[in-house]
Amino acid sequence: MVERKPFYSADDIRHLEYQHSRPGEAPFLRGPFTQMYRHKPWTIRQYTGFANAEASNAAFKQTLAEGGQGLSVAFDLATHLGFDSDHPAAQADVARTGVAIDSVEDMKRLFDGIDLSRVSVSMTMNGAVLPIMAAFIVAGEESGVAREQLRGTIQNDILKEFMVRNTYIFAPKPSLRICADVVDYLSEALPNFNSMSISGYHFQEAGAEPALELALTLANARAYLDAISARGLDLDHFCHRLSFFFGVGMNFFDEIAKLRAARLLWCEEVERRGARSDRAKRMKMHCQTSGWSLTAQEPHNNLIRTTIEAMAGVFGGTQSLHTNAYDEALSLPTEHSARLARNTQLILQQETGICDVADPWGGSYMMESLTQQMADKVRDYLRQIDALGGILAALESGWVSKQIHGQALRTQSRIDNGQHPIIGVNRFVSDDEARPPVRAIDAGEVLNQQRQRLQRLKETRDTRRVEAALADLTAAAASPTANLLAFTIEAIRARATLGECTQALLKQMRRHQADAHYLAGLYGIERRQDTQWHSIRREVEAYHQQLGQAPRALLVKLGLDGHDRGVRVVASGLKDAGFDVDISPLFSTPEQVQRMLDAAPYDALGISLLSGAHLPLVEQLLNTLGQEACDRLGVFVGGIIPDQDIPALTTMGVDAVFPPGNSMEAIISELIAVLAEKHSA
Ligand code: 2CP
Repeated sequence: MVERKPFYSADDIRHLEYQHSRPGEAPFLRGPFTQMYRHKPWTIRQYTGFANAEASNAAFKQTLAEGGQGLSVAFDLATHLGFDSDHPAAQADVARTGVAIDSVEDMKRLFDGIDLSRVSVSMTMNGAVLPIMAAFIVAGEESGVAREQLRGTIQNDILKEFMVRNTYIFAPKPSLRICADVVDYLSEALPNFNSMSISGYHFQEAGAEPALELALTLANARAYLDAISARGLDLDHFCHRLSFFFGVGMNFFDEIAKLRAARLLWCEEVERRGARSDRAKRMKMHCQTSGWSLTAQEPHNNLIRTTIEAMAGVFGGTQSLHTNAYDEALSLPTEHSARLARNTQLILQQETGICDVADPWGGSYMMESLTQQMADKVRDYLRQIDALGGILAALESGWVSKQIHGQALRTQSRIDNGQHPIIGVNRFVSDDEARPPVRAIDAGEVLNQQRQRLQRLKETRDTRRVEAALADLTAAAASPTANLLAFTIEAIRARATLGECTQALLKQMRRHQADAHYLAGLYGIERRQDTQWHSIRREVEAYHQQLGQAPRALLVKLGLDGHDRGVRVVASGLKDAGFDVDISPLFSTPEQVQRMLDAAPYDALGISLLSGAHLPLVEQLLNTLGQEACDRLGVFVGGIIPDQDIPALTTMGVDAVFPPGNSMEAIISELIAVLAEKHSA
């Protein structure tokens, strides 16, 4: 948190260089446009997508009919990682956290009846950006919308995937080339399409405080500017189509200050590089309320949290906003919760008068001072990154991961010791709590449907044309000057699938696999004064004495789920409590887990899943391990697990389930009880 004074006065802002600047004027700290929301309110853009193209299309149409002003597509994990729905590695994850898209035919179904020349479409895609962007362009063409008319945004921000979000396919260097190819191509052919959404959101979700979130976002943006400018592209030609994306959490004042500081620092950066036009210098951004701040306990409290966060986004001057649904810590939003989330924005826009004044916090002694402090803190981080040799070097050295994970651990320790209040979780806990209904997806049905569609596509297309286009794409990947998006468009137009395009590229660029790490020591240090923590450590120590060695836990990530904040925090907590802990690589298969379990005498197996695929993936794993392993190991599952799935997991052989909101001592205490029981049996 940026440091606060008890009160602020004119003395705090007298020295500030930009205190007399106006909205719509460089350095744009006060907003990118003069009139801001008086001229056009921010775009209500709810991130949506589930099951198949038809179901998502219906949800899009409903969104637009009920006041949504733009679309934002959520793809499933198989699509993100470049797998067709019939790929063996993808089976459990198809259609769970977003819509399954295998070909241009799916993309056409997704936007059927929606005028792509009028509605702007954002697509959160990074790893498989080439086939998805290509499918969107070809779907537009085939529905009669010329490329120049297409409006929207592609996320196309691969660097943060290696740092936090983990939906990468290729290694950082070839991935950067793909990003630059996309920007290069779109800046010529789709002048109304934002070619990047450089994202801080996922840093915040992974644990970064606002200043670190902004610093990492700007550091990544600098790397993209370097890569794109190295091709000789003029900043004034492409920069206005690089957009940004930030998370907005509960730290109300800091979040507003962060968004104001972001515009200041971006303007300084592009000016320093020689940009001349205001268009290039003014940062435009999308914001999303924090998913991490949502609690599974008393979920209706999340409506209040989201409203406060949305207000911070708006006071910060965002151009587009997603408000989370209150039930997202439990499952995918229901129709009702999605409607409430959207209405939160409509009420802010239409009932409050918030849109009447540009930058209403401008001139506040406190806010101007905090904005400056935030900018200084970010500059300091950027200097540290420069000293490490730039963001790619900082990534490779482990610095980025250490910063984010360190802040996540500090936050968790403060939640667990009560210093960081969360109502309904560590204060004023209710024991009489009704859980709302959650949305269930029939992923098996979608899987079958997608398989049949893929088969039909392959039976009816011109195979020779597809093979030739894919061979050209492979050849292009070997040639540094070819534009890979141009070649992917030809393959997609010929009816190559997303998975086939990815395979064609993988012939030249191997699939990237990162190691999993956690920090030891930091969580325990933060809790060293805390009697509850000492008592749980004594419990582990007693069990250690009984076993004759430290209890040993293997924590695993299965399927295609790359969210690893939770598993890393639990690993650190267990380690500092006295366990020996290993984490599996992301995307482990049951066979890999079995090999890890065979290699060392583990007592506990923890499975972390946030993708909704817990039932099939846990079942597959436990079937592979067999009854003897389940009897011997304490098996626990953590993540987004709806209450109604817990009995099925227990029947499979899971000993304990930890949905979001459990304290570290609750997890450890239950785990020790399970292990002690198994040991004595
Ligand atoms: C807007 N315009 C204005 C004004 N407001 N002109 C004058 N005065 C104003 N007050 C103009 C703009 O310049 C633009 O024209 C046009 O109106 C549209 O406005 P915009 O501000 O560009 O809004 P937008 O079309 O909604 O675009 C907003 C963003 C865009 C931020 C630039 O990149 C975007 O929509 N991003 C959303 C990203 C997203 O949905 N991400 C989802 C993440 P011109 O275009 O001619 O300039 S999901 C995350 C999950 C969690 C995940 O990643 O896993």
